[in-house]
Amino acid sequence: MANKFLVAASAIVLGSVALTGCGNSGSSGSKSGGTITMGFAQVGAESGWRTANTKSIQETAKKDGIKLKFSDAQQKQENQIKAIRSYIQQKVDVIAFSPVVETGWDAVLQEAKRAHIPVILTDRAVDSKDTSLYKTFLGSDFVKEGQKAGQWLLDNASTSDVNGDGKINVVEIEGTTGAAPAIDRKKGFEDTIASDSKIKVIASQTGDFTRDGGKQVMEAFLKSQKGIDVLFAHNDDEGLGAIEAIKAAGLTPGKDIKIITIDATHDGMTALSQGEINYIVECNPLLGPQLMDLAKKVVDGKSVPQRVVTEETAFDQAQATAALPTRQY
Ligand code: GYE
Repeated sequence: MANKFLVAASAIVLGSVALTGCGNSGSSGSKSGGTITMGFAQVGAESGWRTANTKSIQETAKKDGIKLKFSDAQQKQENQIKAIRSYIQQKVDVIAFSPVVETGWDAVLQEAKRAHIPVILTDRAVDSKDTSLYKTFLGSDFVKEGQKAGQWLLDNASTSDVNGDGKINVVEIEGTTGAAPAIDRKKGFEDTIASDSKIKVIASQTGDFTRDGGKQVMEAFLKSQKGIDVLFAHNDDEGLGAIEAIKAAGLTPGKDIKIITIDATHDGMTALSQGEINYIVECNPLLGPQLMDLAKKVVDGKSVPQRVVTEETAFDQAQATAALPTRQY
């Protein structure tokens, strides 16, 4: 009788999610009281990177026996906050999310803290001063990614003055305004190229990390800017959209305009291998395994490092061609 009541009460709290594995213990996705439930508030489905990230999280949760409640915020912070609030109400064991922008999270994170639900930041950071509001941040070093992109341009400056006017004119397509990867990649790139006075960012605008955004911004740049030598796009999708605009303008991407992007998704790597992109800095979306390991530890009350940085590399054309056959995303 008591058990029946418990199941009914849980069913109300958990909504439509099937109750499986309650009372299990000892398996990898379990805590002492049963299966771990994670509420995950994803940014959206804006890019190839994001699709691979979502797949990694969903597949690893399944494999590890962690019950996953998943929501897609369609790149809107208000939707993410709503999702987090509903996870708090549902009393999940752990909340993980990839904050669409850096600012404005303190209130909802305080609510999670008051409800004693641990929070893990994954992929993107928040700018909260109070680091007790989350247990750990798992993700890339975006400043370093921007620096790698800038370093390639410094190293290849001699062949990047495509227009031959003694200056290297760079246009930049930024990621989502206010997002950690957009802020940090810009900083890393611009600080690095500052050491060569020939290289100048002549225009910079957001493409919202999407193909469509990249295409539209590049179309506008091609109309408004003279003598573009280089495009730095904050992700592959924006770069791929820009390539469409460059081709439509009768120019050859990778030759008439050098292109540097970040992510190294399959589509990006294919364009690099074909010479339409010149350099890609890798950003690994396969965060599922590390995220689930951290979640298990946090739920078990074990200590975890405040920051877990993912390992990444970068690719030129030959390296992309070699890596493509075994590329997972
Ligand atoms: O680079 C981009 C995605 O936050 C690192 O978000 C992520 C970025 C990634 O839309 O493709």
